Amino acid sequence: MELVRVTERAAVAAARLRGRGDEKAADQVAVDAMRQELNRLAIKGTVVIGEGERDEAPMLYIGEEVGSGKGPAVDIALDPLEGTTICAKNLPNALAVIAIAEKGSLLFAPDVYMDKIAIGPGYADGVIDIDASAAENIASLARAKGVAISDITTCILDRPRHARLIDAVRATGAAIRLIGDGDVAGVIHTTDPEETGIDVYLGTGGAPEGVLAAAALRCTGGQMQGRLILDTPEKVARAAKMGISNPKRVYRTEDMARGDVLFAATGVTDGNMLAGVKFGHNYITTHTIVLRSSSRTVREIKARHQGLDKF
Ligand code: VTB
Repeated sequence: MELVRVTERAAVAAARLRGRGDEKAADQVAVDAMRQELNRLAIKGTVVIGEGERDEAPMLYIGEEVGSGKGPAVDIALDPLEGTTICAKNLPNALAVIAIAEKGSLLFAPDVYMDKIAIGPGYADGVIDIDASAAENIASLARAKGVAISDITTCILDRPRHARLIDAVRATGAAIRLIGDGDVAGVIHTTDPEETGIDVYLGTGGAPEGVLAAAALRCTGGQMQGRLILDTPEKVARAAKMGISNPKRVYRTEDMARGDVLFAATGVTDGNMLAGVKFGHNYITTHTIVLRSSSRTVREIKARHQGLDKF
């Protein structure tokens, strides 16, 4: 429940600025709210995926110590507002997200791009392979699911860098849901294709978002593979400083999020899995998923908040 409060608070703060066209302001209020709530937790937390590098002086920077300092030492990956542009435009699937794991369990990833592929639970190992072509992966998934390729829906970030990938997927006959932002949600959506309509996530997005998505998949089941895109000597050096010696390494779900992982996400805007925050007369409703890897429990918490002073 403590974790739920953290993402609920951030989501409500961001939701107040939904559809205002101001990404920065929405992000800032979400960060402030999340930080305040995090510091109430009885943990000795270190932010490993956060709002940026320390020298840029953001709140919740990588390396920042959070929590009361009394309690277990944990790693924290967070994104108080995943999909700032989505929130500013009031489009689907903006989330407030956090993952917590034992110290040393979450990949310390630099803020570069990551090539990603992900599918939901219930498939044998090896159904997807980041080194195979999109066509091969889609064909293999369709076979494993027992459906035609044309029944498969992929999710890809709508970016010029994905033009070739999009052409390749279209050539297979599979469908694409093109999303403007929010690939943490995109990856998580593969875990419940009946609800979300998405079978496989493909393409490059932020590495920090990759680690957050991997933390969720560790809890729900499913497979993810990611490879950092370290295409300049400067990025290779930055990654090396963070302990990454093989720049071409493929990270599987459990390489990005090990040990006992807790994950929570609250909807900011309405989405395929989570409803957005609703502001009623004297109450606020929120919708959160809370996941735990050790028990594989998936909890959904719909909350009606009546003591509004906490927000
Ligand atoms: C994705 C997406 C994020 O960044 O990781 C994307 O999940 C990747 O970066 O919501 P580009 O925008 O440069 O393609 C976001 O869109 C924003 O953090």
